[in-house]
Amino acid sequence: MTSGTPELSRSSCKVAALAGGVGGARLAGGLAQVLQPENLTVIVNTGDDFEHLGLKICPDLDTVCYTLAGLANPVTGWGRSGDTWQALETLSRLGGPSWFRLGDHDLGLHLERTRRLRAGETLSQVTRHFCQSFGIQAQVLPMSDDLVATWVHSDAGTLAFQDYFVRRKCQPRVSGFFFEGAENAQPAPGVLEAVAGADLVVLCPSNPWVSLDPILAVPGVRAAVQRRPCVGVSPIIGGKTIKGPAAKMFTELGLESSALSVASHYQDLLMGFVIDQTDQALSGAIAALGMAVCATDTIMNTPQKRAWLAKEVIEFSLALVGKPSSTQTAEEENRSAAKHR
Ligand code: FO1
Repeated sequence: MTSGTPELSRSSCKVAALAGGVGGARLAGGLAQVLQPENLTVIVNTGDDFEHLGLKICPDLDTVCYTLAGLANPVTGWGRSGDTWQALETLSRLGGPSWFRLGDHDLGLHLERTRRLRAGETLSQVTRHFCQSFGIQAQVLPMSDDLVATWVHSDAGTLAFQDYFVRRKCQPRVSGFFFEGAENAQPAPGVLEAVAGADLVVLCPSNPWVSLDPILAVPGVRAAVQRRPCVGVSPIIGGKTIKGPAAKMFTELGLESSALSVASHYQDLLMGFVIDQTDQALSGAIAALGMAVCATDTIMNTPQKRAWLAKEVIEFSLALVGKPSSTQTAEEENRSAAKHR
């Protein structure tokens, strides 16, 4: 450490977290508990967004926002805690599509988002307004204000994401994914700046294929992440996922469902990878990919455990980074990169 160089600490560490789905939202919630709010930006997948009942639904943005606001349904992880289902019951009784369960309070948010978008606001502007209304202090950004739609190639054909995920309960066997519109999408305002200004990028324990890959497919995002110290957290524990189809997807794509496969999926990005203690035996193989490994308890079943894991991730990363890259010379940065890759 050069004398006089301020050491990077948890209280000064600027983090850009890439998230989608329930696992990602939960770690984002932990990061919000242990970082200064102005130092946290959560960049959220919008590839799952779709139009339903004439409304714009943004499941991952809402899951992240409800979680950060302490409003998320603790059982499902998505939707709102204590929501009621009267609109859905009426819809169902009238023969309308009820496969995608929208609670009454949740529905109010979709109505207002749709109204604002139709009035000309961007998704970023609407999201900022909702975050302010919910008292969320961290910055939450959609990956893009442009339409990007995840499609799933499967043995039941090429399916729109929510058709695959919710209506068909992830039952079709997947063979690949396609992010329609990604190549022409612009990152939302602030996305590239948040990544470039971050001391640390965190890849949350989200589905690599359908939650984080769409974000990384937005032009400029992957390259921006590659230039920053980046640490990931495995969504796969003991070959399985807590929630969602990531493990099933790895298997159906002909890959082993393991934390090692996730590390290998992000090999070009990671200087460090956090795995569950159950998977400690994979540490050597993951380290052989050229990254540091931290094996710890990654189960986030309480808000306290989310904060605890977030702290572990930050402390592990700070030990790897050593000091803020912004204070490193180009030569030091190259050395540090060579050491961790
Ligand atoms: N997931 C389900 O499995 N079933 C649902 O009926 C459902 C409704 C829903 C409503 C609002 C919302 O924000 C999310 C909702 N989700 C539902 C979750 C969501 O579709 C997925 O978790 C994500 O798209 C994957 O990250």
